[in-house]
Order: sequence, then structure tokens, then C-alpha cells
Amino acid sequence: MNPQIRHDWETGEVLALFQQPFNDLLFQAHSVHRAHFDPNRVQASTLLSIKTGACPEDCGYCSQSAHHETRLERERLLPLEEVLEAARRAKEQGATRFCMGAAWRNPTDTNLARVIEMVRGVKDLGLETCVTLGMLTEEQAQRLKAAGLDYYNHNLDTSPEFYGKVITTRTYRDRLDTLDHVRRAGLKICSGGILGMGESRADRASMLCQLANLPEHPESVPINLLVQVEGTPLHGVEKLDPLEFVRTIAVARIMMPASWVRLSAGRQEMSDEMQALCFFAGANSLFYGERLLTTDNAGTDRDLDLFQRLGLQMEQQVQTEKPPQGRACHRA
Ligand code: SAM
Ligand code: DTB
Ligand code: SF4
Repeated sequence: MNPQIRHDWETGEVLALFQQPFNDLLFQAHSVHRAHFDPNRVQASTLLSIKTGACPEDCGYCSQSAHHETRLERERLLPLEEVLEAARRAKEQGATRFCMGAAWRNPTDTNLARVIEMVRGVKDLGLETCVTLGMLTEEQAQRLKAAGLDYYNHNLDTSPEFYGKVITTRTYRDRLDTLDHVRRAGLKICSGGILGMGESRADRASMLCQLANLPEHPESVPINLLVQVEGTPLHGVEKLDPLEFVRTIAVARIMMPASWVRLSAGRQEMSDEMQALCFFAGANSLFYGERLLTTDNAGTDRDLDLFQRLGLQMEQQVQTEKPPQGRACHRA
């Protein structure tokens, strides 16, 4: 067992990490990062919203909640071919994982069957697969695993203490239960949260404790900066100090040394310098492509320019596309 992989974090000691001088914190986080990863590599996932809007949940940050008056156009579950076309484009652009998101409280078994077809198709293109569909039963998680799904994304979003100020239609316990079902099914977990919702530093520390004290650390930990969407209750909330965001990335890196810390939503608002500090502090994966789910992402041209200026390499695609079924595979 690796003694650096701890599951017994307490909020007080995490706050002490946060409170260090910035340079000390970043030096510590970067040292941990180097001990576990190539510091000049980033993993890139591309997102697609496969079912948009009209969600029954009331998440205060979300453009897709039916409880808020946003300008979003709702869309039914996309046809398989449209999803595969987007996945092919993502692969051409260099993403290694394709992440499909649906605005559901939980998938029905009929909808899950359609998502399973998508997972199979994307996997056959030689991409890693991730889906985020809301709450799952263990049986549904097993069906996704059997279809070849690699990751399930389900965020804790914030601390248990702040949670009730953001979401009322689903409990923190519901989220932990879904993570448990996903883990029992043998899937990899992508779970993190959102910063800049008006939470305190103690809330950020407490959220990271929840993530790091799970029985196993999530393989991927997305740290989102709130994208403020007009019409949502969190639109207009006071913006987070960018250096506090960097500190949170650093603390996440120290607490979950072997996890991929994902610099997630909100990069469009971040300066190049802020992103560079996040990569130094231990962020080593991101969402890549022109769109997140319903909002704009930092564009690929800007990203490629930034990677080039920082000497960062994108993780390479390792799998190759499967040959069409029914044809023999001849080796040269
Ligand atoms: N409906 C599913 C669910 O909530 O589990 C999956 C999709 S949901 C959009 C995935 C995650 O995206 C949320 O848990 C939240 O952390 C993040 N997210 C959604 N809207 C966001 C926003 N405006 N800014 C930052 N992150 C956001
Ligand atoms: C995650 O933590 N962030 C992504 C992904 N997981 C599904 C979603 C970000 C959504 C940002 C707002 C939007 O585009 O709707
Ligand atoms: Fe629905 Fe997910 Fe948005 Fe919450 S975050 S309103 S569950 S789509």
C-alpha cells in the first residue's frame, strides 16, 4: 500500500495546507505531482451533451434545470450517428476520451439501452468512454460496465455543509450512493466539484475531504470554476479569487496524489497565466473542444497555442479503431 494515498483527512489539516504561503503550497503540490506523473503531459477529454435541458433537478448553477428560466434550447436524446460523428471529430482533434452528458435525474432503462449503444460505438472508434447521466442503480452501473464504459462522472459538487444552498432535489447521500454503485460495478470514477459558488474555504476543504476519504480516490477529479449562466440562482455571485482556485488545485493534488486532477469548466474565463499556475500546481487533464455541455469552452486553437508555449504534450491515443465487423484483420 502506498502510504501517500490517505483516506483519513480531516478538514482542519486540509485548511492548514490551504493556509500556507502560496509558494510553499505550490512547491509541495508540484513535488507530489512530479513523483506521480510526467509534469509535462495533460490528458484531454471532449464533452458532448447527448440530452439537453428540461432537467427535473434544481442545481443552482445549471443552465439545464427546468426550475430556472435560462435561454437554453432543450433537445431530446441525440441519434447514435450524431454522437459518433462528434466522437470522430473529437478523436481527429486529439482527445483520448469522449464524455457524454445527459440532463437526467437518473436514466430510465430504455434510455440506458440507447446510451449503451453510444458507449459501444465510441469505444469501437478507439476512444476511452465516460458518461454522466445522474443517479445510477448498481444494476445500471453493471450494464454500463458490461458495455465497455471506462468512467462514470458524478460530482459531489461542494461540501456537505454548503450543499443544501445549491441543490434541494437530491441529497448528498444520494450522490455518495451512486458513487458506491459505480465503484462496485468496477467502473473508474470521475468526481469533483465546482468552485466560485459563494462557498467558503472551509467548504472547499471539506469537499476535498469527502473526495479523498472515499474508499478509493476517484481516478479523475474535475475541479470546475462556476460558469455563471443568466437565469440561474447563482448568476451574479461574487467571483472567486483566481489564486484561491489555484490553491484548491494544489491541495487536491496533495490529497489525491495519483489521481488525474482535471481543470474543468470555466477555463474560458481564465487567463493563460492562471491556467499555467494550475498545471504547475498539479492539474493534468482538461476538457478539450469548443463546447462544454451547453456553454463555450476555451477553444482548441487557444489551447494548442498555450500547450506549445508551456511545452505541454497531450496524452496520445493508444487504442486503434476496431476493424468493421465481419472483415478479417490482416497483419502486415
Ligand atoms: N445531470 C447529470 C448530473 O448532474 O449528475 C450530469 C450532467 S451535470 C451538467 C455534470 C456536472 O457539471 C455537474 O455535477 C456540475 O458539477 C457541472 N456543472 C454543471 N453546470 C455547471 C456550471 N454552470 N459551471 C460549472 N460546472 C457546472
Ligand atoms: C464536470 O465536472 N464538468 C463537466 C463534466 N463534468 C460533465 C460539465 C461542465 C458543464 C459546464 C456548464 C455547461 O456547459 O453546461
Ligand atoms: Fe440536471 Fe445535472 Fe444540471 Fe443538476 S447538474 S440540473 S442534475 S443536468
